[in-house]
Amino acid sequence: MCNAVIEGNADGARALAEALIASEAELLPAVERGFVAGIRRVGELWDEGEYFLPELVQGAEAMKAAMDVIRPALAAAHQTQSTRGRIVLGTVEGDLHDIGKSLVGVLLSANGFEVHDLGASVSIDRFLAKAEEIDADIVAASALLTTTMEEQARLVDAVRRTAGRTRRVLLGGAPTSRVWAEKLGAAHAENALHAVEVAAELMR
Ligand code: B12
Repeated sequence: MCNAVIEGNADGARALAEALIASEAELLPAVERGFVAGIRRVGELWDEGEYFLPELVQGAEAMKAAMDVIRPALAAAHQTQSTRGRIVLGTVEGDLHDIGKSLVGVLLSANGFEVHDLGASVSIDRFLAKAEEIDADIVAASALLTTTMEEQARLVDAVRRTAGRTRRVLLGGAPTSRVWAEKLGAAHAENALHAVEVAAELMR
């Protein structure tokens, strides 16, 4: 699984995802150890100057091909019935990374949250408008670039100005941390499973 993503082999990744589902192994740990480890390695190879943009894009395409197969099965495996809260989710403006954010969305909805995923490069106005429209409990935002983390800060500020403390903000993404989120007065989660835990805490 890891190699299919590193090699940017979308057909191979798709086939391995299908085999993983058929094997009835526990999905999330296998996805983390396989496909997610692969895309992280792609990032390291890019960092080391071994990979250039085409390889980065191909790795991401292979990752997405696998996730398209896995997503419904992952959602079904974690399905619960109750509605635990309404969440507006997106990657902040200027940032196109959406693989991790989508994984978070799948697990949150599978665990009973009503998730409105606005996609990638979402403006603060769109976050706020959707949150108003559905009377969201939580606004959840991803950032994968150090430059777009600042947009998270502006979002937290905008949510506070429009909704006070009644609407909470949950932040995530590889360069973010609990310290960063707490400094802004927001919550933080490291990964998709942790996001479910933290969202449940915010609803208490
Ligand atoms: C895939 C990828 C791409 C793909 C994205 C495809 C897509 N549709 O997402 C493409 C090729 C488009 C891309 C483009 C670029 N990328 Co890029 N990319 C990556 C890569 C290799 C993997 C990201 C990923 O999907 N990880 C796997 C997922 C599962 O992990 P995750 O995103 O961290 O998500 C988990 C947690 O963080 C958390 N989480 C994530 N979001 C949220 C949200 C909430 C609310 C919560 C609670 C939790 C949470 O839960 C997730 C699941 O566990 C990273 C390297 C890396 N190690 O992160 C570089 C990386 C992020 N990219 C980088 C760069 C520089 C770029 C470009 C600028 C390159 C260029 N010169 O054009 C562009 C920027 C485009 C833009 N404007 O956004 C740098 C950023 C450096 C920095 N310090 O800012 C990185 C770190 C690579 C590197 N080492 O240099 N990239």
